[in-house]
Amino acid sequence: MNFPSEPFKIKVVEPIRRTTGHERDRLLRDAGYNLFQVPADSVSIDLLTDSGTSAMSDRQWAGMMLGDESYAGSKNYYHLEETVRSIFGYKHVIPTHQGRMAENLLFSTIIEPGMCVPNNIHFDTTRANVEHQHAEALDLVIKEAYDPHCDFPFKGNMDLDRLEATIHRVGRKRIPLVMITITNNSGGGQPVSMENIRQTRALLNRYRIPLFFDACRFAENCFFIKEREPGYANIPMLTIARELFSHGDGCTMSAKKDGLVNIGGFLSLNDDLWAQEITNMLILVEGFSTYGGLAGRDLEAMARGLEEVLEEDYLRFRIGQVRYLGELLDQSGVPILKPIGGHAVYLNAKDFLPHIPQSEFPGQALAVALYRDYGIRGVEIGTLMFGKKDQTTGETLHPELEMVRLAIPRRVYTNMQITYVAESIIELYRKRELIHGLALTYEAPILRHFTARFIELHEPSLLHPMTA
Ligand code: P61
Repeated sequence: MNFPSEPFKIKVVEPIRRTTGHERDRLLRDAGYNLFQVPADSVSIDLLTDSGTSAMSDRQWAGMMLGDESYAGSKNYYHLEETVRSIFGYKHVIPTHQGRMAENLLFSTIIEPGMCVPNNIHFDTTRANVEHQHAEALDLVIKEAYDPHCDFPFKGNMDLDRLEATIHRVGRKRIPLVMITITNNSGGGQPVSMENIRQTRALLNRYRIPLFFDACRFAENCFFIKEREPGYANIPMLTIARELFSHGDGCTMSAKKDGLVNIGGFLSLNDDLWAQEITNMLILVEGFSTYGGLAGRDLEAMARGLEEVLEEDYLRFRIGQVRYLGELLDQSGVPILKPIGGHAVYLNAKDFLPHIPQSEFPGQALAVALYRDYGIRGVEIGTLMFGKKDQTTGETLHPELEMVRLAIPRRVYTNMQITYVAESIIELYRKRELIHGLALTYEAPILRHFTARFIELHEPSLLHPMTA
């Protein structure tokens, strides 16, 4: 057997509504070919994101009934604080309603205009929050990350030479901290090695620059370390996580990923002064420091989720299910980003649709075709999400990678449903030349992918309507 079966039984089910190809075609036109604008009950298999879409365990649901909804000092906060400290090891635990609020509080507190924050690759909310403070968000991942065919095992690694050159160029005082995103979502859900983290720390120590983690998918990153890095095969997951975080000074966390909850996040750090300022701001914009915009029951579910996510059986299934999908596609010649990531399979849209130039959004065109023909929703991570206008020429600068991410929600879909996804994509690949490009008709000034609207450049061809 090449993948582990589900290490859980299903106790509650949510029906999936069937749609026809014609219905989806109409929905797409109404949505301006933007899949964020399509109602979720018209999607058969929703791989838009692994964020906030996990199925909670019976133990988490039981914890919800133990929610202590006191305004101050809820016992669920103390449970969360103890759990976060035991895994991450930082002194202060500041709950937020999701990851970007942790980023916003951190960056609005520590960044001054003109500063620079290096990261392996900033996720879009991190980048937007850094730039919102009029600072530079710099991506310094190793060059292998930009080659979708290279199967280096730790493609999320920081390029230490470029990091040191940046410190010399910008000056230590203009770098309030360095971030490492684990796993590196925008680069294909790729892990960062313990060795690279250790070396980054050693380099930053020389310049007295703090190191923070964007820790959304820390458990998946730790599982890859166990699988791939010499010396870790027999080390328990919790020990690996503790070692990893011991090299940092703090982290931001969207618990909607490896917290196994539908809403929640936190910021955890050692610095007393930063923590104090952040807490004051938290009270202004989120809520008191023992709930941070969440209900007591949400804090309890998050504490329990963080305990469960490091279970090895769970992680073996989780990483195995994503790998199973990737391998089915790869064996049939469908171009995917290698190696297969932790939370998602990334279709390489440049190779999938070589006849569509990047200026016609091949990633978005592929995501649209996958939904129209099979009811499967992925998300474009390419020109739409990361394309930028050159400030002087007004020309669009295209990102190196043009992908459609198929993010797998945690504990939600069975291996049979994943097989259906693979078969659909293989069929779509065989008729790929029927897919046409798109043109933008509306874009917002920031995070444009959520609300952008398109028209199809040729009359849409309904390729393979799924019957009702
Ligand atoms: C995702 F299209 N990720 O991958 P929040 N850091 C990292 C993330 O992956 C991340 C956040 C911070 C999402 C949700 C998402 O434009 C989009 O709890 C590495 O979502 O605030 C979120 O955490 C932010 C999808 C977010 C998007 C923004 O699907």
